[in-house]
Amino acid sequence: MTIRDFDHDVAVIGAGLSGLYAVYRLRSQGLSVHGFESAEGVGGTWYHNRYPGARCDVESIDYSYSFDDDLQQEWTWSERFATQSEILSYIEHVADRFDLRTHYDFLTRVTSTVYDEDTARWTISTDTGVTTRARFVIMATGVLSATNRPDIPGRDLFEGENYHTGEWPHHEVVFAGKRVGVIGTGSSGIQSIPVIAETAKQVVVFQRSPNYSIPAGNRPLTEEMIADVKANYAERRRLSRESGGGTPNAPYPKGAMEVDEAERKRVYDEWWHRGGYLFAKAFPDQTISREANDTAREYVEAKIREIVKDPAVADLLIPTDHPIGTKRIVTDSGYFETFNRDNVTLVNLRATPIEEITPGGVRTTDQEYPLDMLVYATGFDAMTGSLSRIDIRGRAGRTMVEEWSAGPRTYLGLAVNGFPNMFFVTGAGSPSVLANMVLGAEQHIDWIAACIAHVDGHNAATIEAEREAVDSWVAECNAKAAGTLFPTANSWYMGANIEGKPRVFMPYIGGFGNYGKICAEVAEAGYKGFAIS
Ligand code: N01
Repeated sequence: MTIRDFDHDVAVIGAGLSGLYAVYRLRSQGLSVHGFESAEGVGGTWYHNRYPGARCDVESIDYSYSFDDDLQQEWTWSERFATQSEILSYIEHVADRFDLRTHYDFLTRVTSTVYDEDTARWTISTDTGVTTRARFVIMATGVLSATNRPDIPGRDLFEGENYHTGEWPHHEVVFAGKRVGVIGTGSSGIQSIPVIAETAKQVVVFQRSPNYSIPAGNRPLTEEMIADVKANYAERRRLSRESGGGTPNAPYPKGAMEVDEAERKRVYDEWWHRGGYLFAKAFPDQTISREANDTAREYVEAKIREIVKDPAVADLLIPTDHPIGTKRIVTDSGYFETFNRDNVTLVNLRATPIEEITPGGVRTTDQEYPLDMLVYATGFDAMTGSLSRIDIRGRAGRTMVEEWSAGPRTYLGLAVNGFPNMFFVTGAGSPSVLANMVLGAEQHIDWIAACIAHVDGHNAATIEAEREAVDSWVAECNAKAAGTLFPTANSWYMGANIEGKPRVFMPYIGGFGNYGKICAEVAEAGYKGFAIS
Protein backbone atom coordinates (compact mmCIF):
# COMPACT_ATOMS: atom_id res chain seq x y z
CA MET A 1 0.00 0.00 0.00
CA THR A 2 1.31 3.46 -0.93
CA ILE A 3 0.96 6.24 1.57
CA ARG A 4 1.64 9.52 -0.17
CA ASP A 5 4.01 11.35 2.10
CA PHE A 6 2.25 14.66 1.79
CA ASP A 7 -0.97 16.03 3.12
CA HIS A 8 -3.41 18.09 1.12
CA ASP A 9 -5.57 20.86 2.35
CA VAL A 10 -8.56 19.41 0.55
CA ALA A 11 -9.47 16.06 -0.98
CA VAL A 12 -12.24 16.15 -3.57
CA ILE A 13 -14.03 12.91 -4.39
CA GLY A 14 -15.50 12.93 -7.88
CA ALA A 15 -14.69 14.66 -11.17
CA GLY A 16 -18.20 15.56 -12.23
CA LEU A 17 -19.50 19.10 -12.53
CA SER A 18 -19.28 19.60 -8.73
CA GLY A 19 -15.87 18.08 -8.14
CA LEU A 20 -14.22 19.94 -11.01
CA TYR A 21 -15.54 23.27 -9.81
CA ALA A 22 -14.40 22.45 -6.26
CA VAL A 23 -10.86 21.84 -7.51
CA TYR A 24 -10.91 25.06 -9.54
CA ARG A 25 -12.36 27.21 -6.76
CA LEU A 26 -10.28 25.94 -3.85
CA ARG A 27 -7.06 25.96 -5.86
CA SER A 28 -7.69 29.60 -6.73
CA GLN A 29 -7.84 30.24 -2.99
CA GLY A 30 -4.26 29.00 -2.61
CA LEU A 31 -5.19 25.61 -1.14
CA SER A 32 -3.55 22.36 -2.18
CA VAL A 33 -6.29 20.18 -3.64
CA HIS A 34 -6.28 16.59 -4.78
CA GLY A 35 -9.11 14.72 -6.49
CA PHE A 36 -10.08 11.08 -6.93
CA GLU A 37 -12.29 9.73 -9.67
CA SER A 38 -13.27 6.12 -10.29
CA ALA A 39 -13.79 6.64 -14.04
CA GLU A 40 -11.09 7.09 -16.63
CA GLY A 41 -12.15 10.64 -17.40
CA VAL A 42 -14.03 13.67 -16.14
CA GLY A 43 -17.79 14.16 -16.41
CA GLY A 44 -19.41 12.15 -13.61
CA THR A 45 -22.97 11.33 -14.58
CA TRP A 46 -22.28 12.55 -18.13
CA TYR A 47 -19.33 10.20 -18.42
CA HIS A 48 -21.37 7.13 -17.50
CA ASN A 49 -24.87 7.80 -18.84
CA ARG A 50 -24.05 7.55 -22.52
CA TYR A 51 -27.07 5.43 -23.44
CA PRO A 52 -28.87 6.21 -26.72
CA GLY A 53 -31.05 9.28 -26.46
CA ALA A 54 -29.41 10.59 -23.26
CA ARG A 55 -29.97 14.33 -22.91
CA CYS A 56 -30.31 16.78 -20.10
CA ASP A 57 -33.82 17.97 -19.29
CA VAL A 58 -32.61 21.43 -18.21
CA GLU A 59 -31.92 23.82 -21.09
CA SER A 60 -28.27 23.80 -22.15
CA ILE A 61 -27.86 27.57 -21.71
CA ASP A 62 -28.84 27.17 -18.05
CA TYR A 63 -27.22 23.80 -17.38
CA SER A 64 -23.69 25.22 -17.61
CA TYR A 65 -21.22 26.97 -15.35
CA SER A 66 -21.69 30.64 -14.58
CA PHE A 67 -18.45 31.27 -12.67
CA ASP A 68 -16.40 32.55 -15.59
CA ASP A 69 -17.91 34.98 -18.05
CA ASP A 70 -15.27 34.30 -20.72
CA LEU A 71 -16.17 30.61 -20.60
CA GLN A 72 -19.84 31.50 -20.80
CA GLN A 73 -19.27 33.72 -23.81
CA GLU A 74 -16.96 31.40 -25.74
CA TRP A 75 -18.95 28.17 -25.45
CA THR A 76 -21.87 27.79 -27.85
CA TRP A 77 -24.53 25.15 -27.32
CA SER A 78 -26.06 23.68 -30.45
CA GLU A 79 -29.46 22.59 -29.15
CA ARG A 80 -32.00 23.66 -26.58
CA PHE A 81 -31.57 20.37 -24.68
CA ALA A 82 -28.00 19.16 -25.05
CA THR A 83 -27.07 15.55 -25.75
CA GLN A 84 -24.89 13.64 -23.32
CA SER A 85 -21.97 13.83 -25.77
CA GLU A 86 -22.20 17.62 -26.09
CA ILE A 87 -22.33 18.04 -22.31
CA LEU A 88 -19.37 15.71 -21.88
CA SER A 89 -17.41 17.71 -24.50
CA TYR A 90 -18.24 20.87 -22.55
CA ILE A 91 -17.03 19.38 -19.26
CA GLU A 92 -13.83 18.14 -20.93
CA HIS A 93 -13.31 21.61 -22.39
CA VAL A 94 -13.67 23.17 -18.93
CA ALA A 95 -11.28 20.62 -17.39
CA ASP A 96 -8.64 21.43 -20.03
CA ARG A 97 -9.20 25.17 -20.12
CA PHE A 98 -8.61 25.43 -16.37
CA ASP A 99 -6.05 22.61 -16.13
CA LEU A 100 -8.11 20.56 -13.68
CA ARG A 101 -7.25 17.00 -14.72
CA THR A 102 -3.71 17.26 -13.37
CA HIS A 103 -5.10 17.37 -9.83
CA TYR A 104 -6.82 14.00 -10.13
CA ASP A 105 -6.05 10.33 -9.75
CA PHE A 106 -8.38 8.72 -12.33
CA LEU A 107 -9.41 5.06 -12.34
CA THR A 108 -9.16 5.32 -8.57
CA ARG A 109 -12.18 4.54 -6.42
CA VAL A 110 -12.24 5.87 -2.87
CA THR A 111 -13.02 2.99 -0.53
CA SER A 112 -12.90 4.77 2.83
CA THR A 113 -12.48 8.14 4.47
CA VAL A 114 -11.56 7.96 8.14
CA TYR A 115 -11.29 10.91 10.54
CA ASP A 116 -8.49 11.08 13.09
CA GLU A 117 -9.50 13.23 16.06
CA ASP A 118 -5.94 13.71 17.29
CA THR A 119 -4.59 15.26 14.10
CA ALA A 120 -7.90 16.59 12.72
CA ARG A 121 -7.09 14.90 9.41
CA TRP A 122 -9.07 12.66 7.11
CA THR A 123 -7.32 9.61 5.66
CA ILE A 124 -8.63 8.75 2.22
CA SER A 125 -8.01 5.19 1.00
CA THR A 126 -8.57 3.92 -2.52
CA ASP A 127 -8.83 0.67 -4.48
CA THR A 128 -5.48 1.31 -6.16
CA GLY A 129 -3.68 1.36 -2.83
CA VAL A 130 -3.08 5.10 -2.91
CA THR A 131 -3.83 6.63 0.45
CA THR A 132 -3.63 10.28 1.29
CA ARG A 133 -4.52 12.67 4.09
CA ALA A 134 -6.39 15.94 3.98
CA ARG A 135 -7.71 18.58 6.35
CA PHE A 136 -11.00 18.86 4.47
CA VAL A 137 -12.94 16.41 2.34
CA ILE A 138 -15.52 17.32 -0.27
CA MET A 139 -17.90 14.55 -1.25
CA ALA A 140 -18.74 15.47 -4.85
CA THR A 141 -19.92 11.92 -5.43
CA GLY A 142 -23.13 12.66 -7.31
CA VAL A 143 -26.72 11.91 -6.39
CA LEU A 144 -27.61 9.65 -9.32
CA SER A 145 -24.39 7.70 -9.66
CA ALA A 146 -24.78 4.47 -7.68
CA THR A 147 -26.63 2.25 -10.15
CA ASN A 148 -29.43 -0.08 -9.12
CA ARG A 149 -29.50 -3.51 -10.79
CA PRO A 150 -32.44 -5.30 -9.23
CA ASP A 151 -31.77 -8.78 -7.99
CA ILE A 152 -34.19 -10.55 -10.35
CA PRO A 153 -33.90 -14.36 -10.21
CA GLY A 154 -31.61 -15.61 -13.00
CA ARG A 155 -30.18 -12.12 -13.57
CA ASP A 156 -26.67 -13.39 -14.16
CA LEU A 157 -27.72 -16.28 -16.39
CA PHE A 158 -28.72 -14.19 -19.41
CA GLU A 159 -26.48 -15.09 -22.34
CA GLY A 160 -27.24 -12.12 -24.62
CA GLU A 161 -25.84 -8.60 -24.43
CA ASN A 162 -26.60 -6.95 -21.13
CA TYR A 163 -26.36 -3.23 -20.26
CA HIS A 164 -27.36 -0.73 -17.57
CA THR A 165 -28.17 2.76 -18.84
CA GLY A 166 -26.11 4.30 -16.03
CA GLU A 167 -23.02 2.23 -16.92
CA TRP A 168 -23.28 2.35 -20.68
CA PRO A 169 -20.21 0.98 -22.51
CA HIS A 170 -17.91 3.15 -24.61
CA HIS A 171 -18.10 0.88 -27.63
CA GLU A 172 -20.93 1.24 -30.09
CA VAL A 173 -23.98 -0.83 -29.21
CA VAL A 174 -25.79 -2.09 -32.29
CA PHE A 175 -29.53 -2.72 -32.00
CA ALA A 176 -30.20 -3.45 -35.68
CA GLY A 177 -31.76 -6.83 -36.26
CA LYS A 178 -31.92 -7.60 -32.54
CA ARG A 179 -34.71 -8.36 -30.08
CA VAL A 180 -34.12 -5.93 -27.23
CA GLY A 181 -35.80 -6.00 -23.82
CA VAL A 182 -35.83 -2.79 -21.73
CA ILE A 183 -36.64 -3.05 -18.03
CA GLY A 184 -37.69 0.28 -16.53
CA THR A 185 -39.66 3.28 -17.69
CA GLY A 186 -38.14 6.19 -15.77
CA SER A 187 -36.22 9.00 -17.53
CA SER A 188 -33.48 6.67 -18.77
CA GLY A 189 -35.91 4.11 -20.23
CA ILE A 190 -38.20 6.74 -21.71
CA GLN A 191 -35.28 8.54 -23.38
CA SER A 192 -33.65 5.42 -24.78
CA ILE A 193 -36.66 3.35 -25.91
CA PRO A 194 -37.56 5.55 -28.96
CA VAL A 195 -33.94 5.52 -30.20
CA ILE A 196 -33.54 1.77 -29.69
CA ALA A 197 -36.85 1.15 -31.50
CA GLU A 198 -35.64 3.02 -34.59
CA THR A 199 -33.28 0.20 -35.57
CA ALA A 200 -34.03 -2.82 -33.38
CA LYS A 201 -35.92 -5.73 -34.86
CA GLN A 202 -38.17 -5.80 -31.83
CA VAL A 203 -38.34 -3.92 -28.53
CA VAL A 204 -40.10 -5.38 -25.49
CA VAL A 205 -40.70 -2.72 -22.84
CA PHE A 206 -41.10 -4.21 -19.36
CA GLN A 207 -43.04 -1.57 -17.44
CA ARG A 208 -43.76 -1.82 -13.73
CA SER A 209 -44.92 1.77 -13.17
CA PRO A 210 -45.85 4.14 -15.99
CA ASN A 211 -44.50 7.68 -15.80
CA TYR A 212 -45.64 11.09 -16.91
CA SER A 213 -43.58 12.38 -19.79
CA ILE A 214 -43.81 15.61 -21.77
CA PRO A 215 -42.22 16.13 -25.22
CA ALA A 216 -39.04 18.16 -24.95
CA GLY A 217 -39.79 20.54 -27.79
CA ASN A 218 -36.08 20.31 -28.53
CA ARG A 219 -34.69 22.39 -31.40
CA PRO A 220 -31.40 23.76 -32.66
CA LEU A 221 -30.44 27.12 -31.14
CA THR A 222 -30.24 29.86 -33.73
CA GLU A 223 -27.44 32.41 -33.87
CA GLU A 224 -29.94 35.06 -32.88
CA MET A 225 -31.07 33.18 -29.76
CA ILE A 226 -27.50 32.54 -28.71
CA ALA A 227 -26.51 36.18 -29.18
CA ASP A 228 -29.49 37.24 -27.10
CA VAL A 229 -28.67 34.82 -24.27
CA LYS A 230 -25.00 35.82 -24.25
CA ALA A 231 -25.84 39.52 -24.16
CA ASN A 232 -28.09 38.94 -21.15
CA TYR A 233 -26.36 36.09 -19.33
CA ALA A 234 -25.71 38.03 -16.12
CA GLU A 235 -29.38 38.84 -15.70
CA ARG A 236 -30.42 35.29 -16.66
CA ARG A 237 -28.13 33.89 -13.95
CA ARG A 238 -29.37 36.39 -11.39
CA LEU A 239 -32.96 35.36 -12.02
CA SER A 240 -31.93 31.71 -11.85
CA ARG A 241 -30.21 32.12 -8.49
CA GLU A 242 -33.31 33.75 -7.03
CA SER A 243 -35.73 31.26 -8.54
CA GLY A 244 -37.34 28.15 -7.10
CA GLY A 245 -35.54 25.73 -9.42
CA GLY A 246 -32.30 27.37 -10.51
CA THR A 247 -33.47 28.45 -13.96
CA PRO A 248 -35.08 31.74 -14.99
CA ASN A 249 -38.53 30.13 -15.26
CA ALA A 250 -41.35 31.15 -12.96
CA PRO A 251 -44.81 29.62 -12.60
CA TYR A 252 -47.98 31.35 -13.75
CA PRO A 253 -48.80 34.09 -11.25
CA LYS A 254 -52.14 32.54 -10.19
CA GLY A 255 -53.05 29.10 -8.86
CA ALA A 256 -54.77 26.49 -11.05
CA MET A 257 -57.97 26.75 -9.01
CA GLU A 258 -57.99 30.55 -9.14
CA VAL A 259 -58.55 30.66 -12.89
CA ASP A 260 -61.41 29.44 -15.07
CA GLU A 261 -61.20 26.41 -17.31
CA ALA A 262 -60.33 28.37 -20.45
CA GLU A 263 -57.45 30.21 -18.78
CA ARG A 264 -56.22 26.97 -17.22
CA LYS A 265 -56.20 25.25 -20.59
CA ARG A 266 -54.36 28.18 -22.16
CA VAL A 267 -51.65 27.96 -19.49
CA TYR A 268 -51.31 24.18 -19.80
CA ASP A 269 -51.12 24.51 -23.62
CA GLU A 270 -48.34 27.03 -23.23
CA TRP A 271 -46.35 24.93 -20.74
CA TRP A 272 -46.91 21.78 -22.83
CA HIS A 273 -45.33 23.58 -25.79
CA ARG A 274 -42.45 24.87 -23.66
CA GLY A 275 -41.75 21.18 -23.14
CA GLY A 276 -40.39 18.87 -20.50
CA TYR A 277 -40.51 18.56 -16.73
CA LEU A 278 -41.26 22.28 -16.20
CA PHE A 279 -44.89 21.35 -16.88
CA ALA A 280 -44.99 20.30 -13.20
CA LYS A 281 -44.55 23.97 -12.32
CA ALA A 282 -47.07 25.59 -14.67
CA PHE A 283 -49.20 26.64 -11.69
CA PRO A 284 -47.66 27.25 -8.28
CA ASP A 285 -50.17 25.01 -6.47
CA GLN A 286 -49.87 22.03 -8.79
CA THR A 287 -47.79 19.84 -6.49
CA ILE A 288 -49.42 21.20 -3.33
CA SER A 289 -53.14 20.79 -3.93
CA ARG A 290 -54.72 17.53 -5.09
CA GLU A 291 -57.49 19.44 -6.85
CA ALA A 292 -55.00 21.56 -8.81
CA ASN A 293 -52.90 18.50 -9.54
CA ASP A 294 -55.92 16.66 -10.96
CA THR A 295 -56.38 19.37 -13.59
CA ALA A 296 -52.79 18.92 -14.78
CA ARG A 297 -53.12 15.14 -14.68
CA GLU A 298 -56.31 15.19 -16.77
CA TYR A 299 -54.69 17.48 -19.33
CA VAL A 300 -51.71 15.16 -19.79
CA GLU A 301 -53.86 12.02 -19.83
CA ALA A 302 -55.83 13.46 -22.73
CA LYS A 303 -52.57 14.19 -24.58
CA ILE A 304 -51.34 10.61 -24.10
CA ARG A 305 -54.65 9.27 -25.39
CA GLU A 306 -54.37 11.54 -28.45
CA ILE A 307 -50.88 10.24 -29.25
CA VAL A 308 -51.22 6.50 -28.57
CA LYS A 309 -53.45 4.84 -31.15
CA ASP A 310 -54.39 1.70 -29.20
CA PRO A 311 -56.61 2.81 -26.28
CA ALA A 312 -55.69 -0.28 -24.24
CA VAL A 313 -51.98 0.56 -24.57
CA ALA A 314 -52.68 4.21 -23.73
CA ASP A 315 -54.45 3.06 -20.55
CA LEU A 316 -51.36 1.12 -19.49
CA LEU A 317 -49.09 4.11 -20.17
CA ILE A 318 -51.08 6.49 -17.97
CA PRO A 319 -49.88 6.58 -14.36
CA THR A 320 -52.49 6.08 -11.65
CA ASP A 321 -50.21 5.71 -8.64
CA HIS A 322 -48.87 9.22 -8.05
CA PRO A 323 -49.86 12.86 -8.52
CA ILE A 324 -48.26 14.34 -11.64
CA GLY A 325 -44.93 15.99 -10.86
CA THR A 326 -44.26 14.13 -7.61
CA LYS A 327 -41.89 11.87 -9.54
CA ARG A 328 -39.70 13.82 -11.96
CA ILE A 329 -41.68 14.31 -15.15
CA VAL A 330 -39.66 12.88 -17.99
CA THR A 331 -38.59 15.10 -20.89
CA ASP A 332 -38.90 12.90 -23.96
CA SER A 333 -38.51 12.86 -27.71
CA GLY A 334 -41.24 10.72 -29.27
CA TYR A 335 -41.82 8.32 -26.37
CA PHE A 336 -45.56 7.74 -26.54
CA GLU A 337 -45.47 7.67 -30.37
CA THR A 338 -43.05 4.74 -30.13
CA PHE A 339 -45.91 2.52 -28.92
CA ASN A 340 -47.62 3.00 -32.29
CA ARG A 341 -44.77 1.12 -33.98
CA ASP A 342 -45.21 -2.52 -34.98
CA ASN A 343 -41.86 -3.53 -33.51
CA VAL A 344 -42.64 -2.32 -29.94
CA THR A 345 -44.50 -4.37 -27.32
CA LEU A 346 -45.50 -3.08 -23.90
CA VAL A 347 -45.54 -5.65 -21.09
CA ASN A 348 -47.44 -4.62 -17.97
CA LEU A 349 -45.46 -6.09 -15.09
CA ARG A 350 -48.20 -5.15 -12.62
CA ALA A 351 -50.43 -7.77 -14.28
CA THR A 352 -47.72 -10.23 -15.30
CA PRO A 353 -44.58 -9.77 -13.16
CA ILE A 354 -41.16 -11.03 -14.18
CA GLU A 355 -40.61 -14.50 -12.73
CA GLU A 356 -37.05 -14.92 -13.88
CA ILE A 357 -34.43 -13.99 -16.39
CA THR A 358 -33.46 -17.01 -18.45
CA PRO A 359 -30.37 -17.58 -20.61
CA GLY A 360 -32.47 -16.61 -23.63
CA GLY A 361 -34.74 -13.85 -22.40
CA VAL A 362 -37.26 -12.81 -19.75
CA ARG A 363 -40.03 -14.98 -18.40
CA THR A 364 -43.09 -13.30 -16.92
CA THR A 365 -46.00 -15.10 -15.26
CA ASP A 366 -47.59 -15.00 -18.72
CA GLN A 367 -44.90 -16.06 -21.21
CA GLU A 368 -41.22 -16.05 -22.09
CA TYR A 369 -39.90 -13.21 -24.26
CA PRO A 370 -36.85 -14.37 -26.26
CA LEU A 371 -34.23 -11.60 -26.39
CA ASP A 372 -30.79 -10.89 -27.82
CA MET A 373 -30.17 -7.92 -25.55
CA LEU A 374 -31.38 -6.75 -22.16
CA VAL A 375 -31.18 -3.09 -21.13
CA TYR A 376 -31.61 -2.29 -17.45
CA ALA A 377 -33.02 1.23 -17.15
CA THR A 378 -33.63 0.54 -13.48
CA GLY A 379 -32.20 3.70 -11.97
CA PHE A 380 -30.06 4.46 -8.96
CA ASP A 381 -29.69 4.18 -5.22
CA ALA A 382 -30.21 7.93 -5.35
CA MET A 383 -28.73 10.65 -3.17
CA THR A 384 -27.19 8.43 -0.48
CA GLY A 385 -26.04 5.36 -2.47
CA SER A 386 -22.74 6.83 -3.63
CA LEU A 387 -21.92 7.76 -0.01
CA SER A 388 -23.00 4.52 1.62
CA ARG A 389 -20.74 2.62 -0.79
CA ILE A 390 -17.74 4.39 0.82
CA ASP A 391 -16.75 3.45 4.38
CA ILE A 392 -17.02 6.95 5.92
CA ARG A 393 -16.00 7.09 9.60
CA GLY A 394 -16.19 10.24 11.69
CA ARG A 395 -15.58 10.92 15.38
CA ALA A 396 -15.12 7.80 17.54
CA GLY A 397 -15.21 5.64 14.40
CA ARG A 398 -18.95 6.20 13.91
CA THR A 399 -19.95 5.34 10.36
CA MET A 400 -22.07 7.47 8.08
CA VAL A 401 -24.25 4.43 7.42
CA GLU A 402 -25.04 4.24 11.18
CA GLU A 403 -25.57 8.00 11.39
CA TRP A 404 -28.07 7.90 8.51
CA SER A 405 -29.75 4.59 9.35
CA ALA A 406 -33.13 6.35 9.61
CA GLY A 407 -32.47 8.58 6.58
CA PRO A 408 -29.95 11.30 5.76
CA ARG A 409 -29.43 13.91 8.51
CA THR A 410 -27.54 17.04 7.52
CA TYR A 411 -27.28 20.70 8.34
CA LEU A 412 -28.15 22.60 5.14
CA GLY A 413 -27.25 19.47 3.17
CA LEU A 414 -23.66 20.62 3.60
CA ALA A 415 -22.40 18.98 6.77
CA VAL A 416 -23.11 16.25 9.32
CA ASN A 417 -22.58 16.28 13.08
CA GLY A 418 -19.71 13.99 14.09
CA PHE A 419 -17.99 14.37 10.71
CA PRO A 420 -15.92 17.56 11.03
CA ASN A 421 -14.38 19.20 7.97
CA MET A 422 -16.39 17.01 5.61
CA PHE A 423 -18.71 18.72 3.13
CA PHE A 424 -21.40 17.33 0.85
CA VAL A 425 -22.35 18.81 -2.51
CA THR A 426 -25.92 19.02 -3.86
CA GLY A 427 -27.06 16.05 -1.81
CA ALA A 428 -29.78 15.24 0.68
CA GLY A 429 -30.98 18.24 2.69
CA SER A 430 -30.23 20.66 -0.16
CA PRO A 431 -32.38 21.58 -3.19
CA SER A 432 -30.28 19.06 -5.11
CA VAL A 433 -32.17 17.42 -7.99
CA LEU A 434 -35.11 19.80 -7.55
CA ALA A 435 -32.94 22.60 -8.93
CA ASN A 436 -30.37 23.19 -11.67
CA MET A 437 -27.48 21.00 -10.48
CA VAL A 438 -24.75 23.15 -12.04
CA LEU A 439 -25.76 26.36 -10.28
CA GLY A 440 -26.43 24.27 -7.17
CA ALA A 441 -22.88 22.95 -7.25
CA GLU A 442 -21.47 26.46 -7.70
CA GLN A 443 -23.52 27.79 -4.80
CA HIS A 444 -22.39 24.95 -2.54
CA ILE A 445 -18.72 25.11 -3.48
CA ASP A 446 -18.60 28.91 -3.15
CA TRP A 447 -20.11 28.58 0.32
CA ILE A 448 -17.65 25.80 1.29
CA ALA A 449 -14.68 27.81 -0.06
CA ALA A 450 -15.68 30.85 2.00
CA CYS A 451 -16.21 28.61 5.03
CA ILE A 452 -12.73 27.09 4.75
CA ALA A 453 -11.27 30.60 4.38
CA HIS A 454 -13.14 31.57 7.55
CA VAL A 455 -11.79 28.57 9.49
CA ASP A 456 -8.25 29.22 8.29
CA GLY A 457 -8.61 32.96 8.93
CA HIS A 458 -9.40 32.17 12.56
CA ASN A 459 -6.48 29.75 12.86
CA ALA A 460 -8.97 27.05 13.69
CA ALA A 461 -8.57 23.38 12.84
CA THR A 462 -12.14 22.18 12.51
CA ILE A 463 -15.68 23.15 11.67
CA GLU A 464 -18.53 20.82 12.54
CA ALA A 465 -22.31 21.03 12.30
CA GLU A 466 -23.91 21.06 15.77
CA ARG A 467 -26.42 18.33 16.54
CA GLU A 468 -29.20 20.82 17.35
CA ALA A 469 -28.63 22.56 14.02
CA VAL A 470 -28.91 19.22 12.23
CA ASP A 471 -32.08 18.34 14.16
CA SER A 472 -33.76 21.60 13.33
CA TRP A 473 -32.73 21.49 9.64
CA VAL A 474 -34.05 17.94 9.29
CA ALA A 475 -37.32 19.11 10.90
CA GLU A 476 -37.45 22.06 8.48
CA CYS A 477 -36.87 19.79 5.46
CA ASN A 478 -39.58 17.39 6.64
CA ALA A 479 -42.05 20.22 7.29
CA LYS A 480 -41.45 21.69 3.85
CA ALA A 481 -42.00 18.30 2.18
CA ALA A 482 -45.11 17.60 4.28
CA GLY A 483 -46.69 20.75 2.84
CA THR A 484 -46.60 19.19 -0.64
CA LEU A 485 -47.88 16.09 -2.42
CA PHE A 486 -44.34 14.74 -2.95
CA PRO A 487 -44.25 12.30 -0.01
CA THR A 488 -47.33 10.52 -1.41
CA ALA A 489 -45.32 9.06 -4.32
CA ASN A 490 -43.13 5.96 -4.18
CA SER A 491 -40.27 7.85 -5.77
CA TRP A 492 -36.51 7.66 -5.54
CA TYR A 493 -36.74 11.10 -3.85
CA MET A 494 -38.32 9.08 -1.00
CA GLY A 495 -35.83 6.20 -1.21
CA ALA A 496 -38.80 4.03 -2.19
CA ASN A 497 -37.09 2.35 -5.17
CA ILE A 498 -34.51 0.57 -3.00
CA GLU A 499 -35.62 -2.25 -0.75
CA GLY A 500 -34.97 -1.54 2.93
CA LYS A 501 -34.08 2.13 2.40
CA PRO A 502 -35.74 4.50 4.92
CA ARG A 503 -38.73 6.40 3.51
CA VAL A 504 -37.73 10.03 3.86
CA PHE A 505 -38.16 12.84 1.33
CA MET A 506 -34.48 13.60 0.85
CA PRO A 507 -34.11 16.95 -0.96
CA TYR A 508 -34.95 20.35 0.56
CA ILE A 509 -38.09 21.56 -1.19
CA GLY A 510 -38.15 25.16 0.02
CA GLY A 511 -36.75 26.59 -3.24
CA PHE A 512 -33.28 27.25 -4.62
CA GLY A 513 -33.33 31.02 -4.04
CA ASN A 514 -34.60 30.68 -0.46
CA TYR A 515 -32.04 28.03 0.28
CA GLY A 516 -29.21 30.25 -1.01
CA LYS A 517 -30.42 33.04 1.28
CA ILE A 518 -30.47 30.73 4.31
CA CYS A 519 -26.91 29.54 3.59
CA ALA A 520 -25.72 33.14 3.19
CA GLU A 521 -27.38 34.17 6.47
CA VAL A 522 -25.73 31.28 8.31
CA ALA A 523 -22.32 32.38 6.99
CA GLU A 524 -22.95 36.06 7.78
CA ALA A 525 -23.85 35.12 11.34
CA GLY A 526 -20.36 33.61 11.80
CA TYR A 527 -21.45 30.12 10.65
CA LYS A 528 -24.37 29.84 13.01
CA GLY A 529 -25.06 26.22 13.94
CA PHE A 530 -21.45 25.18 13.39
CA ALA A 531 -18.80 24.66 16.07
CA ILE A 532 -15.42 26.05 15.04
CA SER A 533 -12.41 25.04 17.11
O1 N01 B 1 -34.38 5.72 -12.93
P1 N01 B 1 -35.85 5.66 -12.25
P2 N01 B 1 -33.91 6.54 -14.20
N1 N01 B 1 -38.50 -4.73 -12.10
O2 N01 B 1 -35.60 5.20 -10.85
C1 N01 B 1 -38.02 0.28 -12.88
C2 N01 B 1 -32.42 11.57 -13.72
N2 N01 B 1 -32.29 11.39 -15.15
O3 N01 B 1 -32.48 6.16 -14.45
O4 N01 B 1 -41.16 2.84 -10.80
C3 N01 B 1 -39.06 -3.93 -13.00
O5 N01 B 1 -36.58 6.91 -12.44
C4 N01 B 1 -38.78 1.29 -12.09
O6 N01 B 1 -40.09 0.85 -11.85
P3 N01 B 1 -40.90 1.39 -10.52
C5 N01 B 1 -33.84 12.02 -13.43
O7 N01 B 1 -33.84 12.88 -12.33
C6 N01 B 1 -32.47 12.49 -15.90
O8 N01 B 1 -34.83 6.37 -15.31
O9 N01 B 1 -39.94 1.19 -9.37
N3 N01 B 1 -38.84 -2.62 -13.09
C7 N01 B 1 -38.68 2.50 -13.02
O10 N01 B 1 -39.61 2.43 -14.05
C8 N01 B 1 -34.51 10.71 -13.13
O11 N01 B 1 -35.69 10.81 -12.37
C9 N01 B 1 -32.43 12.40 -17.24
O12 N01 B 1 -42.09 0.54 -10.45
C10 N01 B 1 -37.99 -2.09 -12.22
C11 N01 B 1 -37.28 2.34 -13.60
O13 N01 B 1 -36.91 0.99 -13.41
C12 N01 B 1 -33.41 9.95 -12.43
O14 N01 B 1 -32.23 10.31 -13.10
C13 N01 B 1 -32.22 11.18 -17.85
C14 N01 B 1 -37.33 -2.85 -11.24
C15 N01 B 1 -36.26 3.20 -12.90
O15 N01 B 1 -36.57 4.54 -13.08
C16 N01 B 1 -33.53 8.44 -12.46
O16 N01 B 1 -33.97 8.04 -13.74
C17 N01 B 1 -32.03 10.07 -17.07
C18 N01 B 1 -37.64 -4.23 -11.20
N4 N01 B 1 -37.11 -5.03 -10.28
C19 N01 B 1 -32.07 10.18 -15.72
N5 N01 B 1 -36.55 -2.03 -10.52
C20 N01 B 1 -32.66 13.64 -18.00
O17 N01 B 1 -32.10 14.65 -17.77
C21 N01 B 1 -36.69 -0.79 -11.03
N6 N01 B 1 -37.55 -0.82 -12.06
C22 N01 B 1 -33.66 13.66 -19.00
